[in-house]
Amino acid sequence: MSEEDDDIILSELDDEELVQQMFDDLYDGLREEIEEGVGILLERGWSPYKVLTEALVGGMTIVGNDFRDGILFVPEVLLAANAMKGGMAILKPLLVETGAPRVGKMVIGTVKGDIHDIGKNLVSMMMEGAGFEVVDLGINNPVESYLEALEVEDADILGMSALLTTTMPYMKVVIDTLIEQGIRDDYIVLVGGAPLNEEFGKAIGADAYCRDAAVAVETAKEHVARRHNAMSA
Ligand code: B1M
Repeated sequence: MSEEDDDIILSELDDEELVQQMFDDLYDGLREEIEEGVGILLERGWSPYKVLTEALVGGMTIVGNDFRDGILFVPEVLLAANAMKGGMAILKPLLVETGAPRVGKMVIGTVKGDIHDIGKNLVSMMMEGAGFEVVDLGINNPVESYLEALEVEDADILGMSALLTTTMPYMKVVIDTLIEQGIRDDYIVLVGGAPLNEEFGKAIGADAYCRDAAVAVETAKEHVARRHNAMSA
């Protein structure tokens, strides 16, 4: 950080400058500054969702591009992820409405071999905010973890996340196992993660690919409603 940066008072910046500064602070892994920035935007009347998508996810996209291009390396990206999590922790209780009627239950986890969890955590938060009960299995999940949780939790939805082209095929392993065990149709299977697309979702036999957390919520609602309608028909 330069001396000039030391002098910056976040609360004196206008919204646009503040968001730009938060992009820089996220890039530099400055958790406290990110937490402060999130607080300021909320005080200025930004919705939690807008702060999340425009300031945090926007900043992380820049980090991702420079990681891809070999400008940033794993330790720096870990610091950025830590700063992002600091901001997300403030937003979580605001996104998660307490006392919302439960519309369904989802088991979600990142697949085996993959430790990326920011996107999955966002999906969990948004789903909870929309009234779903969420059981988050964390990262690096083998098929057995998913199967056990689905049964124990009596879930409606299985959500899987993968951020690596090398781990996304594991989603098919999980779905094929559900088919082998004759329980595929007991669950709505939703998949997501940056390297996936709709075609991949179809090819592996998922019910839907979800581009982002908001789409995950909408898709889950649609599928749950369809199921209820089919059962009551
Ligand atoms: Co990793 N990493 N990483 N990384 N990392 C990527 C994914 C990569 C694209 C970077 C790059 O090269 N540009 C690249 C993958 C390349 C590829 O596979 N083709 C990569 C690599 C190569 C690696 C390592 C192999 C690096 C190394 O060790 N040499 C290594 C792998 C470790 C492993 O998993 N075994 C690695 C490690 C790491 C860190 C640990 C440093 C860190 C993770 C920290 C953490 O998650 N706790 C990290 C990070 C942060 C990234 C990037 C920069 C950012 C990911 C992120 O959090 N995005 C990422 C670059 C990128 O994606 N542009 C990259 C923000 C998040 C909000 O978006 O996760 O896409 P996303 O989630 C979205 C949607 O995709 C969707 O909704 C979310 C919210 O809107 N979604 C779902 C996600 N999951 C869903 C599940 C659903 C529905 C929707 O279920 C219903």
